[in-house]
Amino acid sequence: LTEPIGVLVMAYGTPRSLAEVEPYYTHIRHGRKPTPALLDNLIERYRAIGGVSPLNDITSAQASGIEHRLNRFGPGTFKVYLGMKHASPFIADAVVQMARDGIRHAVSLVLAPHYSTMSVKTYQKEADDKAAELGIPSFVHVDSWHLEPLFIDLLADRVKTALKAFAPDAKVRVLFSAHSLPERILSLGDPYPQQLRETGDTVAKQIGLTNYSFAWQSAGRTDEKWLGPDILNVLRELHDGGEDNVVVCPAGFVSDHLEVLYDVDIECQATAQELGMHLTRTESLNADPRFLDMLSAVVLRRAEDLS
Ligand code: FEC
Repeated sequence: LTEPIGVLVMAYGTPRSLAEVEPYYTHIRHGRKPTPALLDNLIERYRAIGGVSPLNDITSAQASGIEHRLNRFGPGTFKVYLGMKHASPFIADAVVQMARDGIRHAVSLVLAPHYSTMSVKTYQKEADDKAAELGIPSFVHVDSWHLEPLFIDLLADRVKTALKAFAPDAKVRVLFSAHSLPERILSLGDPYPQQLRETGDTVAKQIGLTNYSFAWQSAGRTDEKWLGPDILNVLRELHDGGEDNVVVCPAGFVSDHLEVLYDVDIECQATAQELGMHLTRTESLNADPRFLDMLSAVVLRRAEDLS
């Protein structure tokens, strides 16, 4: 192609101030305002991680790092746009900008490794729906990148580093975690749980890890049944079984944000401390240059499918 290729980088989004928490939460809840108790609870969690989540800054750094790398192949060959699921600039805003800029062909990438009909697919649908309304661009989507060799290397390195916090002969359980989803995804044949397992199994194989398992975290505060086992229950079960050393590898997330900084670093840590367990977690990928190299390579490969 002789014209610039658009790259729509999509991420979850976060409120930019405590005042934005209510509209953000209402958006996540599909337009239903949270009750005052739910809202207070969420505001308290943001306060506990310092008031706002670092997610916006990290997502922006990831997007600009990807653009920088892609344009090594020729300045202006790629133009990166950032669209968020639940905060501005929203996915639809980014697609409007792409159409205004005359972008006709684009690749979409979600900053989450595992595909689910309830996560990645909903991002893609929003982009496709807006593009259909506007006539351009036409997208090819990156569905998942959970087995990319460099992603596996990065997680493997991080797990090895985290294990160094324990004595060399200590028995340590590595827990690979991801965001829980409503259990009904199972009856839809959703690949999400299987993909998390594949990521963890491949990392474990690469570094000869045998004492590992999987857990779900951050389940929504709704009445439906969510995928389990929940990570807090897994910690209790490990403790009951005599295992008190744990490394959490939140493999479903790529950045430091509420679900890592609060749900793992504060909530899991509190449970571990209450039980007298020793828990650490792997460092998030954030804007690690090797991670951005990997994502750029994935986009580039997918761009070859544009005709
Ligand atoms: O740092 C931040 O401010 C943003 C952190 C954040 C990330 C994130 C990632 C995922 N979510 C996924 C699914 C759901 C489903 C519901 C849901 C609810 C919330 C709430 C907050 C929140 N999520 Fe999230 N999620 C983040 C934040 N999430 C806050 C609302 C309060 C709460 O329950 O804690 C339930 C919606 C409903 O009620 O209908 C479902 C999935 C991911 C990982 C993939 C991705 O990044 O897209 C899946 C980051």
